[in-house]
Amino acid sequence: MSSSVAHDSNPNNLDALWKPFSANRQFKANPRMLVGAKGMYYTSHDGRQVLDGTAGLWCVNAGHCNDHIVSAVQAQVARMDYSKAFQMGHPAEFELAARLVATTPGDLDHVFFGNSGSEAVDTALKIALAYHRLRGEGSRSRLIGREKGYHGVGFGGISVGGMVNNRKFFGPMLSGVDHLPATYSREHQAYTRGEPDWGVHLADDLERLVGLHDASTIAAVIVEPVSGSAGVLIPPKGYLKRLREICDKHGILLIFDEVITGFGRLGATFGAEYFDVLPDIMTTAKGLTNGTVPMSAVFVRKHVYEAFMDNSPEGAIELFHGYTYSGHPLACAAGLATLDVYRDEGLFDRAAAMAPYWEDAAHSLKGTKNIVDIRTIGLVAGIEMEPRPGAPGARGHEVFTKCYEAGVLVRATGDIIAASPPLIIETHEIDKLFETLGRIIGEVD
Ligand code: PXG
Repeated sequence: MSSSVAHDSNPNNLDALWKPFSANRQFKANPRMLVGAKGMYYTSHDGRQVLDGTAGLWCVNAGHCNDHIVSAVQAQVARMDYSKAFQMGHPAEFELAARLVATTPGDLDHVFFGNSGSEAVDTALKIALAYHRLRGEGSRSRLIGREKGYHGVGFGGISVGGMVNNRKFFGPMLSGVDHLPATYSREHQAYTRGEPDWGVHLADDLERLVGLHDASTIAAVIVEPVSGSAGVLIPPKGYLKRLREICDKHGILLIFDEVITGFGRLGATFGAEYFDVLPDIMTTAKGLTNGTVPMSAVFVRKHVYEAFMDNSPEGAIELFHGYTYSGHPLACAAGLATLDVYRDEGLFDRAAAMAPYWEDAAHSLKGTKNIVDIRTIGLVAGIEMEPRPGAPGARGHEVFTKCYEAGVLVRATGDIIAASPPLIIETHEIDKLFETLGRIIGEVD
């Protein structure tokens, strides 16, 4: 008998693993395995090069296995694997924080580290609640999210989130949450490029919620500047500015969840910069480390940080919150090297320069069978198909699997195909992505 666990196990047994957000039985019957990655391409288990049209899951903004990032992580793991996160520090976490806050708009000058977008959202919501309490406004405990919002999968995130399948199985969640309406209307917005003209009035619903609950009970509003997971929903012109004004009027904190829009996806460093609206708190993850090592960062404005410093006794812990792996050395090394690459390769400007080509390529699919809307902003595209009668999502899944077989990886959210490539994509790869997608949508029943 072997003493090694590895020898006892069957490497071809797919049964043990429970895959996240996946149709496990369907996947295991026909697994799609990725075994390598470089630049714009994955290598599949059957040795094919697959164009990565989704930057992994919206995270590998500088392309896969960038040499500089790989070497930085390798060097760090050999130097110091882990550093005690609480009441101890290590140089890379301070260096990363200082470099990050130099890239944020306005006075988003302080940053708190976690390991995922979901943790960033929990952190942001907790900071908002504690902020009001420390300032003597503890009655502000209500959180406002938005229909179709995605803020990860923690109880905080699903409570303020607005995607029904992510919520309906999991009980009553956080109490005292309410939601703004989603900003999408196909009737008024179909095939718009960038921000739709119609819909700024939907922000006024926040005034309705203030009228219903009273401002003195509301702590914060959280929205994605552009919703990703719900299928690329772009804010109407002026909508985010209007939310900002209403929040200011009533002393409500505005949180932007920039897990997807941060780090160049829109052709600006952050959505806050792109839309010229400054939130009080901003969550990021994904592109922060190019997806190499899990990490998230929550940025807060000066007045938020100072409320904690000024209202806590000397020597006291100001925020009873944090993770074993907050500021993990490997993540910090990845983050620092990622920022180098973004800067040295000018990737955010590159994304902005490439966006018009991307937009034209995406909108060239208009008129293809079953397509009912195309939405684009920065290097993001959402292509919406009519659901197959009685089988919502089936068409989207089929298009996704057929594209993969044809050498292009895209993401299906129901019957919406989302594309969000690494920011290093070349024009011939944009052509390949949309030609393949258009051909397959045309072929699928
Ligand atoms: N907020 C936003 C805006 C996100 O897009 C999270 C929070 C949660 O991040 P973590 O790291 O906990 O997964 C996300 C994640 C998709 C897709 O449907 C989107 C995400 C994750 C996986 C798939 O395209 N976004």
